[in-house]
Amino acid sequence: MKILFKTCMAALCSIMLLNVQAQNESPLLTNMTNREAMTLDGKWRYIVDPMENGYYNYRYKVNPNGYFKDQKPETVSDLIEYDFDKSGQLNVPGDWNTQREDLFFYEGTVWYKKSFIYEPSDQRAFLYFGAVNYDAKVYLNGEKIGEHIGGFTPFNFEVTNLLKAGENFVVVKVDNTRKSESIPTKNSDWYNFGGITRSVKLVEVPKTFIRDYAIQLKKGSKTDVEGWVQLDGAQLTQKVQLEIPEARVKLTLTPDATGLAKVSFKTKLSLWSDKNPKLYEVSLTSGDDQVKDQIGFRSIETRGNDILLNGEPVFLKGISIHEVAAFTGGRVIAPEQCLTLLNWARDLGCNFVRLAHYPHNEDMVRLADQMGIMVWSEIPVYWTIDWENQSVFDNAQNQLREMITRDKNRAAVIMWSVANETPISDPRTDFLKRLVVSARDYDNTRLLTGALEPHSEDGYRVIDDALGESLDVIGINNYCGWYGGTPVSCAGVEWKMIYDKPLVISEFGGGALQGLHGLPEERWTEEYQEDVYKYNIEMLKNIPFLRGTTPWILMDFYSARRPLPDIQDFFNRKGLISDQGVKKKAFFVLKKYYSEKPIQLD
Ligand code: GCB
Repeated sequence: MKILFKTCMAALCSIMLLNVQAQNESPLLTNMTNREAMTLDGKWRYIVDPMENGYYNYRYKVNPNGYFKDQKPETVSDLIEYDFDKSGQLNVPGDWNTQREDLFFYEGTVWYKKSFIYEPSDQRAFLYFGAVNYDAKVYLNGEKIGEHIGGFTPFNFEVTNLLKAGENFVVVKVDNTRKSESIPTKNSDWYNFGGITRSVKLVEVPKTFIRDYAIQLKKGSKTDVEGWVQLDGAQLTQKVQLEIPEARVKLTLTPDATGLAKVSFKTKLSLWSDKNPKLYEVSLTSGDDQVKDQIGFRSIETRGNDILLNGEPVFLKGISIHEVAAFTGGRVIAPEQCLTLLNWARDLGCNFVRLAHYPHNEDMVRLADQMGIMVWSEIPVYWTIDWENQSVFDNAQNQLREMITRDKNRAAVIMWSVANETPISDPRTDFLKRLVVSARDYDNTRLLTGALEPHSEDGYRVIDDALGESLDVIGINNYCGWYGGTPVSCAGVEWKMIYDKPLVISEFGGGALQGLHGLPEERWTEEYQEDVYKYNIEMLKNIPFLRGTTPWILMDFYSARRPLPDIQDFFNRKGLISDQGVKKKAFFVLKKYYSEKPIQLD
């Protein structure tokens, strides 16, 4: 790769090898982890723009000469009221809220700018964003190249013919304003971190290249691998070599006129599981392009109330996790921070994590793959979505598609979730059922779930939400002892479900300020939280169709809904671990339950 790179302020550094949805977005390139690319991470100049002066003129019309032009005065009399190069800097990846005290509560537009040097080559070039929350308008050298909506999924634009020899600059208008027609909507119980929250890369690929592929075991099979490889470029029928040396697989595939080559072969594999997180080196070569990936093979199915991993019933010992880093409380920005979270989950005795409430970064999922931790992955269809609005559905569907596109080769991911705690109505159920159909269309190998709510009837908790018909695994959030009832009362709660399907209690828990001690009746003490866990676990032991649980939550996390002074201080305190990494008493209650619970059920 022949790309030179420099930050926007410094001189040349070094040669580096490097819809609602997105407008002009190119189909997503996958396996960004293993592709060679030039990073655009690091310091970016930023301008906070609460009035959107950089976008609209004073008549509130889009200004063709907005901040994205990065104009400079040409004469001493010129009026230019902004200057990126004299403005402050923010780290990318990263949220702005935890980087600048004055931006902690900021919601609105921030402009980001970065310069780099490009040396022309005969390769194609793509500008790739791991995630930007929430609305990203992207400009290259003063021209808009596209827009992406949705804060947690990747997107890319082809810039082959837009790059100039020498200095180029990217400007991104990032807007995290909450809206009722967004996903998530105005109301959610996690922090609305704004910014370019995941890595930015400039990727160069050959004229015809391997854009995407799916290589997994066929549903229900332990030996039949099925999938496809998608080429992009002019030579769409160019042959593709697929190799898995360790499994002695070596195949030549012939794509059709659209560049799609079907994969189908039989082989004996050491199956991926929580006990054996085996990943195979898979290599795909076509023309001048080669991509390598580390892929695990396993089957995941349900039978009645059971979840079968490689044909064996399994109990999912899980925990819910937000994508926030210990100690900073901000968005995760490095793989080590993901590892800290997953190691804590491991320490709890987990073989499963619920990555709430949106797709987490790719490192998180890849680490889970390596560590043998199964994953529930979800989109932020949360609480009160605008169900009857088609563009809202399109947005949800797009986020679902981007999540599945990125992570479909990760064995760790065993289920996709389409929603969390959504209020029941016909339009909502119709919306979510359509999403389930889309998810199965994108990936027919995994289980579909959603976090639903029970209702109370004749002293029972009853599960009969009509969405359950479409799901493989029923997730239920239930806060006995916190939002209703006393902790002690939970032990006697009994459950009924109209579906012959597995149940995962996807949330239960209560808040405690780490270090605050008192009587078990006293809210916010570690003893209260400990009792919530103790008695909920008694309840869990009496649910015959229970096949897993992901209590709420591994670690305390920022939430603007949680203002109580000296207790919450804008943290949701339901963590089993404080934001500073100290374990609370309830951690050990759950750990004991998991250590006593057999993973394999008869
Ligand atoms: C829930 C939500 C979760 C909240 C949690 C709470 O049911 O799914 O996002 O953070 O309750 O703490 O109230």
